Amino acid sequence: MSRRNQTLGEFIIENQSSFKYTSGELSRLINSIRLAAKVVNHEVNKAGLVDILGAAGDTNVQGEDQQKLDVYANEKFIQTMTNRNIVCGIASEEEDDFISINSQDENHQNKYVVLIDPLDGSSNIDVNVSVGTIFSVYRRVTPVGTPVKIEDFLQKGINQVAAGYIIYGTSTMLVYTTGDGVNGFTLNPAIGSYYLSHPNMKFPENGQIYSVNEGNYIHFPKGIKDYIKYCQMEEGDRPYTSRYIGSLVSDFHRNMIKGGIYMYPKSSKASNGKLRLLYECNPMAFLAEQANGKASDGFNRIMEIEPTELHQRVPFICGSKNMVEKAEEFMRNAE
Ligand code: P6P
Repeated sequence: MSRRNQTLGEFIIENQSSFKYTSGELSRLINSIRLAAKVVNHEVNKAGLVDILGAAGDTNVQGEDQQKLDVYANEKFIQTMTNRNIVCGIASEEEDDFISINSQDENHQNKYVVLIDPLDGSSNIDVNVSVGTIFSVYRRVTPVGTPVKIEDFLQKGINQVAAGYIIYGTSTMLVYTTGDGVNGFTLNPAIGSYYLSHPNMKFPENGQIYSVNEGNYIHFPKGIKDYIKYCQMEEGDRPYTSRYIGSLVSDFHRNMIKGGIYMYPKSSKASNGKLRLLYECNPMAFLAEQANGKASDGFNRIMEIEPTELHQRVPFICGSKNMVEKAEEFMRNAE
């Protein structure tokens, strides 16, 4: 049940009973994410004012220059979820291995693990383009009362109990699902409250926007090249418009509202594409499917992929159902 302009807190309480697992732990987890997002939002919004830009001089497990805001966001989300004693483990793009959270929970009674990309699109920070945080939540599969293990994190996307993103854009929004549709909440920075601004978000079945880095065109598989040429043809509702922000959360969010497809395919330069299965593709795929959209690697449903490594990459095609299915058709025909 939702009422426009309802606060996030009211929404969580009113919809808690629809969540099939727990009394309040997941609600407390969403609340901790909401708090961390406000803190990170404050820093993102003033990044241009203080010397927080520029690489932290370190490189993360991906071998990428670590922006100070990456480090800051990572620390804030881990700290908030740890302090609230809600999760038993956290995996992050910025951490080589998963973190076992057993600070106050000496006997590891917490049931949830969270996987997070604390600041996706961070290369856009210096040029004042929207960035985002992406999170994915699972129930642990190893016995409660024992330290978490890698198998608690290497779960198929269909096992997610919640997923969402925060977009730090012209306004800051928290968009998430617990398996009962997708709802968007906009932060009123003046009072620090989130309000239900986008209830029951749905991907239009069709769209006129395709999002892909065409600078990689010559490296794409034939099926992707054929689909891009199809998008550019003058016929019916085409040519489509190309929009690529270089920030997954921003491109996904726009496509969900207006209709569209986002593609980060494999290429001769990146045999599995660039995006990470566990904390980028699976959470966005859960949101997409809950919003009547679709997410695949070009051939297989993203959420059915059996994970093998914490930071593994997969090709990613996601958005309006009919557009994703057309792209998959081109991929199959090119086989
Ligand atoms: P490229 C940001 O680094 C990111 O992970 C996504 O947010 C974004 O869509 C993509 O990579 C951009 O990658 O190679 O096109 O610059």
